[in-house]
Amino acid sequence: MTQVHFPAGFTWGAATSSYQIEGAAQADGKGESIWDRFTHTPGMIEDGSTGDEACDHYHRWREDIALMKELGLHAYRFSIAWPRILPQGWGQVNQAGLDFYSRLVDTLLEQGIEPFVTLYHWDLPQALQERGGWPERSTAQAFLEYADIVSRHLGDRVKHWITHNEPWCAGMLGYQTGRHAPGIQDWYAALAAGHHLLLSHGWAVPVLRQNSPASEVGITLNFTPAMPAAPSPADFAAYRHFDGAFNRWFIDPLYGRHYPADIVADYVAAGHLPAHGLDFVQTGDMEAIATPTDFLGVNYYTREVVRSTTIPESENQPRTVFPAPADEQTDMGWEIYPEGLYELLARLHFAYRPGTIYVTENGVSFDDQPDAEGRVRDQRRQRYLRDHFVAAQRAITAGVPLAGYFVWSLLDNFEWDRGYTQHFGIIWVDYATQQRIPKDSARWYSQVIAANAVEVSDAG
Ligand code: IFM
Repeated sequence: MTQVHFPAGFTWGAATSSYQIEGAAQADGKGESIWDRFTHTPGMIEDGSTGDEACDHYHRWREDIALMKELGLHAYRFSIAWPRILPQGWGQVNQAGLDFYSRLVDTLLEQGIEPFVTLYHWDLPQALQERGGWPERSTAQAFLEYADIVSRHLGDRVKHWITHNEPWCAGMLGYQTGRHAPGIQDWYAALAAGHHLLLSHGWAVPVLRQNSPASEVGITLNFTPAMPAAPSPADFAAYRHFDGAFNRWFIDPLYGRHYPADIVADYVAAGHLPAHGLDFVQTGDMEAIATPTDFLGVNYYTREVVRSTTIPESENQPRTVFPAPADEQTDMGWEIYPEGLYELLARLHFAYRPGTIYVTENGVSFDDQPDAEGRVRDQRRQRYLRDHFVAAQRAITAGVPLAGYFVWSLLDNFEWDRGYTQHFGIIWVDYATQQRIPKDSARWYSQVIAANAVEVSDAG
């Protein structure tokens, strides 16, 4: 066995988000969110479920922090439900909502667990959606008010702020494919939404710094590194577009490079944008979006092998990359590709130079249930995490300033349009009884944290 060591002070954590675990959808003055509305609309969620109860973390948070402590987590990344704080999105503040998160933060700190707070993980107040939602610039203004209120209350104790989680998902899944709340299918609205999400991030950074002076502020993006399926011009063009629309569209403006011109041209050509292009961008927006941050949060799960669909199969040869076999895919149907994490971290470091990077999410959905002894033997998750940790450590060796790693997720939880059909947790949850059982991967993760190292068999 070889020990793969991480730098001293490396932060090991786990992540969740409000709608996916909290439940208590109407408790203590909370307002309705777009996900409350969406999940109660028939046909939107694979198993017809909602997050009304989820993991009931809103009532069981003490028990959940005790589990974090038992596992030895250094940090816990969670998100704040905007409608708990501002039930109408702006205006009237709900003190009970602030108190809930204040108690959570205090208890984490008492237990020596560092809170990493995400302000927006997709549960927009429904009242703001009624006024147009993220395609409207006024929603970015409302986010600023929300960020100000939260950071004025928690800013003395929270030292790590993440403005947004995965604006690609909030913009494109919410407003273009409609697979996520609010379920709209409109390209232009989705691109405007994405812009206002980034803009609200840029506007919030100085406010967070002012209200929480000793803290670090960043944003989390989801990346799917891609490669062309075959070395053909058609597949390369498809790859360029995928990488540009998915990855570069968000990271480029954050690092001062504006939206990628090739993708703007593609969108104009496809009729997704008017001929004059990004008409929702106003003077000063791009400078605001590029406000320097302290760290970049990176969510990585899989890669994409991109194949052109615009020409017949027969003309698109040779096929040099094949879809992964079934045993290299997760229950989400995502390929397991640890090397992609190394490649991604290296690319981000060398091309954009963020001062610090955290892997704010990485994990896997496998449905392993308790056996007769009540043990969840999720060896595949353990292997997945081990191989990704090793890839991350290689990136550190190559010079990437990776400071921490958050496993997605602490708990099995509500996986958006897939409902409860997916199981990302290192802790198993029985939704009928709310019993929690740390899976074998959680016990193993605990040993990794204690050793600050991963053991790898010399046989590979
Ligand atoms: O569950 C989600 C999370 O909310 C955002 N990132 C990806 C995870 C798995 O799909």
